[in-house]
Amino acid sequence: MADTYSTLLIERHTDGYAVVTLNRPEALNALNSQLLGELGDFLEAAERDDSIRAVVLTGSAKAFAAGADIKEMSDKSYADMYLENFFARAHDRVAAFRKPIIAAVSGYALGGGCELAMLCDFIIASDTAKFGQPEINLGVAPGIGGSQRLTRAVGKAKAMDMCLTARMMDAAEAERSGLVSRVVAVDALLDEARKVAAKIAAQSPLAVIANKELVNAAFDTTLSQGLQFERRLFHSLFAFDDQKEGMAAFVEKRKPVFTSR
Ligand code: CO8
Repeated sequence: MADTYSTLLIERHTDGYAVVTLNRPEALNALNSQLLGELGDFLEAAERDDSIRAVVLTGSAKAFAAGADIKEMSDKSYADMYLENFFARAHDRVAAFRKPIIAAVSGYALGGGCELAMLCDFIIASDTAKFGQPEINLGVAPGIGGSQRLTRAVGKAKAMDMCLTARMMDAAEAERSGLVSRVVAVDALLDEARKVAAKIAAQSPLAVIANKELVNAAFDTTLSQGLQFERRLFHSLFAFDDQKEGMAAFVEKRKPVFTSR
């Protein structure tokens, strides 16, 4: 697969993961249609590629992404937005990716940038990261899930505060609030994200997908539906060789070798 994109840099690792770097430095990685189209294309290709079992999505030290591209949006009419179903497809293509995708965020993750990071499965932040939903400053509101995912992540008080005042959250507050899973020094961010991706890529791909589906189900189901889904998916994993191998390896005090694709 040729990784030729004009707004993304792709690094593939023999450990079974890829690092995707948003690459519009002139606009602090603002998300335009081209970048989001390329990201969707890459993820669709990665979905079919057995050599990629996890993805790290990152930006630059200064900006993960400073939002949707305001210059692209500014002259659009209501009819344009409605007919294009603006950014709905981009949202859905990231949300539909079944393999783990980890956001490694340094610097600004604002507006659509914060929303893109939250669309990933979890966020590792550098100590310079800043998260915000400043759309209100532009006379608009979040449009790629920010009002919903931020509220679920950090609760109503902080989400309201951030959406209504455009206040940014630094990395320490984001970790305290549950928006990010870990914070590391800015120079260590990519190493940490790579280690995490390699660790996930070494697991059974079936178990990885099952774990991702189960955690995501917690957002859309009642507790009893989620528990039933978990139980059934847990049972179903006993149909695969990787369960036999994982448990045998534990008993035999050796490392498992997972063989499912
Ligand atoms: N869009 C387009 N260009 C941008 C964006 C952006 N979001 N952010 C920065 N840039 C450009 C600047 O215009 C500038 O370009 P130029 O040199 O040509 O003037 C370049 O990036 C560097 O930016 P600054 O000079 O402003 O850099 P600073 O270090 O001074 O400031 C900030 C950094 C604070 C991040 C500042 O750039 C900023 O406030 N950016 C905008 C942040 C923002 O408002 N983001 C929200 C955008 S709206 C949004 O995301 C809506 C999502 C939902 C849409 C989906 C609809 C369905």
